[in-house]
Amino acid sequence: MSLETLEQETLAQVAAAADEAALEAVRVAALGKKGTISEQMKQLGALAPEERKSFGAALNLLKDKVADALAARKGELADRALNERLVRERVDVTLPVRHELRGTIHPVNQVWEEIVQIFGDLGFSVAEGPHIEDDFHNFDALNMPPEHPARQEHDTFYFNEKPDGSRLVLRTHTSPVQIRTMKTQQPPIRIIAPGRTFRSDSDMTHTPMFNQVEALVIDETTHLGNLKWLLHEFCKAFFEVDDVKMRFRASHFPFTEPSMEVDINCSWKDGQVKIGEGDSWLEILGSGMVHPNVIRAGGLDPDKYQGFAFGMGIDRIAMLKYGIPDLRAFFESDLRWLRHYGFKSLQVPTLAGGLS
Ligand code: 2NL
Repeated sequence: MSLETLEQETLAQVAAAADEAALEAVRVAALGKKGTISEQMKQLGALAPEERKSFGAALNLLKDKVADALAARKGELADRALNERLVRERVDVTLPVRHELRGTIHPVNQVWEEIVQIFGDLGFSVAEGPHIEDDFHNFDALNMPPEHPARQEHDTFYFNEKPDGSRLVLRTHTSPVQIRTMKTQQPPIRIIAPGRTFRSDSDMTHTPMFNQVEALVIDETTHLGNLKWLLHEFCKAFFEVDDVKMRFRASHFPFTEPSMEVDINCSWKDGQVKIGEGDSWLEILGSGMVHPNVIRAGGLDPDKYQGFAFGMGIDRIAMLKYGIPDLRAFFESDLRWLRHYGFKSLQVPTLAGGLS
């Protein structure tokens, strides 16, 4: 076979190779150890010196041409493969979310956002703090010295003792967030502190982790009447009713004086609870005027400053508002439960647009 024919045939094969594997086969057939061009190289030794020189030069030229053609074709094929992949894997981000893949907002997060919306509208900001706390911020500062019986009632999760004998705890309420706020902000203070809290307790109505929201108002004049008005506004907004009756029962907490537990009226029909109608009472939160010792522990002068605080369980009021019967299901991550009780992720609660 003449070199011209070999060149034409080989270049035709390169051009015809449809993918990178076919191209590699062409390369091996031409330039491989037993390839057509390599075989020609082996003939060189048998030629007369003059012929060898010119034939060798022509062969090298051919080898280079074929190698260049292979490289160029390889580039073409790679570009084409990439373009095909880009077309195949194109994503239309404007398409609607596929229903079966849709995630939902957990009722706890929904109610959390609703609470933030309501109190945000009333001029409160959100404060946060660590889940792992020291004795001072979780207990002492809240008028619960080491020997106080309320400490036992808190079913505290303790960390291992440190060399100095102290031990950290998982916060048993969000109150330490408010202590930290008093120490870092000057009155007037208006905050809510929503967050995870932890107690070693587990049954039908208790989980070792639960969510709480507390509120704190501190200035020079705030009184119990302000607290009652605020809670009434909150309950109407949160339960989305025109009016709700409220009952303030004398109670006791170490960190407030006086202290009150707050009930709202409701009716029970077919096992369903309705808020704002009927003659039954439902306890929803604990509250009171902040104890002078707590104001002092927050670094403020109790002769100058005063205010109120309250705390309620987010999980519990989520159950009440959305008719969820079993608390423990909240934290089991059962997809069927989440789809049933979850909220659409694009429907953000707002006061103007509706909470739920
Ligand atoms: C309840 C009762 C309550 C507070 C929490 C509080 C925080 C500070 C000072 C004074 Cl820093 N009080 N928090 C007050 C009264 C009641 O929670 O039953 N929660 C679920």
